Amino acid sequence: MTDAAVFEKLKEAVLSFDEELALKMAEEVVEKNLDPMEAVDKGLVKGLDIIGEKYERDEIFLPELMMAANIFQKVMNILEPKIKEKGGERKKKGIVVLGTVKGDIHKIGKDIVALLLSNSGYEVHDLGEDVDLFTFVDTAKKVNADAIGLSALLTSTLSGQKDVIEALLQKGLRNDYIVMVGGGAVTPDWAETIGADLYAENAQAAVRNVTETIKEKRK
Ligand code: B12
Repeated sequence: MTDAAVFEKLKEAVLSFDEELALKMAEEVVEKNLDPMEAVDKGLVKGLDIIGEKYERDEIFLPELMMAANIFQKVMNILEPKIKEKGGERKKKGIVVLGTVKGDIHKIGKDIVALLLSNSGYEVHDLGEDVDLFTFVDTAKKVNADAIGLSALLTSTLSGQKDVIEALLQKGLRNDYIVMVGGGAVTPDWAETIGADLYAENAQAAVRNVTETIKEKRK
């Protein structure tokens, strides 16, 4: 089977809720030493995107959404060690506090951002999901963070990102941290409107952008 066929099958497995096939393909990625992040982006995420569209069109419902998400996470358990292996030992690049904002329990994307950040040398404090603004601000202060990352997948929870930025402004701490925003509901326009320092549409861009911004800030 070609690499592309393995990724395609991973996508299909998510789409058809076929856990057995998904796990088999994950093992194939490991055995053939394929790029695990390519498997995530070209296989799993593609499948979940289509699942999301089907859900929006009422073609599938919440239990199916949950089933697809579970399969995603089980495959990640297999791929994660491989992704970490590729990271290797790195010099510490900075400290990032990361979480999904209040009211939002989506974690898959945020977890991938956390994984790639720590792989590339960041100390990551992952606060989890449904995180209130005080926890973001207090933790950033406590760990002396360089950046705060806010994930939001729902239109209704986007305001949670704005709340954190406003709290930082009120406390006179806004310039102490780089605020980065992302997640399915976030657009570059929204990021600009709320005065975030950076937006990234995927985990790879998140790592790239925060690294550049920290470098600029330390000049
Ligand atoms: C899986 C999923 C779920 C799972 C989540 C499981 C889990 N543990 O995470 C479950 C089933 C629990 C779920 C629940 C709900 N969901 Co949902 N879900 C999805 C789905 C299909 C995939 C999300 C996902 O994981 N994508 C894969 C990851 C890798 O992508 P990502 O999150 O975008 O992350 C990448 C980038 O955005 C970026 N990134 C992410 N975070 C950050 C942070 C920073 C700082 C940066 C820089 C970058 C960054 O990097 C990531 C990796 O590349 C989406 C559809 C979609 N295509 O997004 C709907 C979707 C997000 N869900 C939706 C809805 C409506 C819901 C529910 C309200 C449904 C309900 N009626 O209960 C609930 C909400 C519960 C809550 N309070 O949060 C809607 C949201 C619509 C909207 N705009 O408001 C969507 C878009 C589906 C749809 N098309 O209607 N969901």
